[in-house]
Amino acid sequence: MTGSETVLAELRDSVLHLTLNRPDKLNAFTEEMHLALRAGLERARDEDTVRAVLLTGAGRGFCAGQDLGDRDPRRGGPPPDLGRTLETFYNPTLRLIRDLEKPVVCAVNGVAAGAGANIALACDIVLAARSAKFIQSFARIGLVPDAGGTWSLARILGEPRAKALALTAEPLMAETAADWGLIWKAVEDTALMTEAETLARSLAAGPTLGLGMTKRLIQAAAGNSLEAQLDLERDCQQIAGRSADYAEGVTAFLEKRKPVFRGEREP
Ligand code: T3D
Repeated sequence: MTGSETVLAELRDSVLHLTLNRPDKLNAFTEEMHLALRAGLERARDEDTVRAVLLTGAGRGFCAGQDLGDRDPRRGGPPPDLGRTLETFYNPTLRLIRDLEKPVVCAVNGVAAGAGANIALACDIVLAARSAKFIQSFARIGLVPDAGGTWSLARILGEPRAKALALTAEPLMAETAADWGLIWKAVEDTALMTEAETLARSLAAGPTLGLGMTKRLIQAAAGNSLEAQLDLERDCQQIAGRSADYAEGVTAFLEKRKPVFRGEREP
């Protein structure tokens, strides 16, 4: 457990299920919730029994971004230092998701707005309910997209679509997000959790070391030259080639049976 009810954490079949749990506020982020999510992600990083993460939201929304109740200007006082809150709360979460060398599946069960949308987009494989939508709602309140949004939108969609979404704050339906390559796929609302859980379970039963390095390689690609990427592939493959899971994978192939990967993180 994370010690906070704002994010439920449950380990099942080597999958750490993390559920944002403030459904009355569409799972908008408070400081407590940030710390709880971070604790869950750190657990995923530190515990070998965790071999994949499944992130979703409780209730009808995935996450509505920052809890604006905690930013109420009518209370008076100096304006908040949002640079500090990003550095203290959002950016560590983004880094944990991206740096975690285990697959992170995100099941977007409903609206994902502001930083909520961008945290979803930082995950490795994103499935969304057909009724879900992604909203870069920052422009509606005078902010800029954060939680890695300008980075992922520009990289995945290119400037024209990234700018249009960010400047207009128009909702993007799950199916269009999938058509545009922003997420893996849109699925029927009723099928979302079954499909996401099946996927996460199958990733958790995979060769964790190899999957983790695959994630690292693909994330490194955009910033690397082909030369640098070839070197990195060589180095990672050298490590993978020494792993017990590789030996098991090849043996299982030759014996015409399903491999049983142990998911050891060290070769
Ligand atoms: O501050 C920093 O540290 C910097 C970082 C910023 C990161 C950010 O994420 S900034 C962006 C913040 N988020 C938003 O601007 C989104 C605000 N929410 C909405 O625009 C809408 O709620 C949605 C489009 C997401 C969903 O609309 P709808 O009509 O389906 O639901 P609703 O009725 O608006 O919301 C349901 C309840 O959730 C409602 O509470 P109530 O009236 O029933 O008690 C609503 O106030 C609450 N809620 C939704 N979003 C937030 C929220 N409460 C607090 N903060 C929210 N972000």
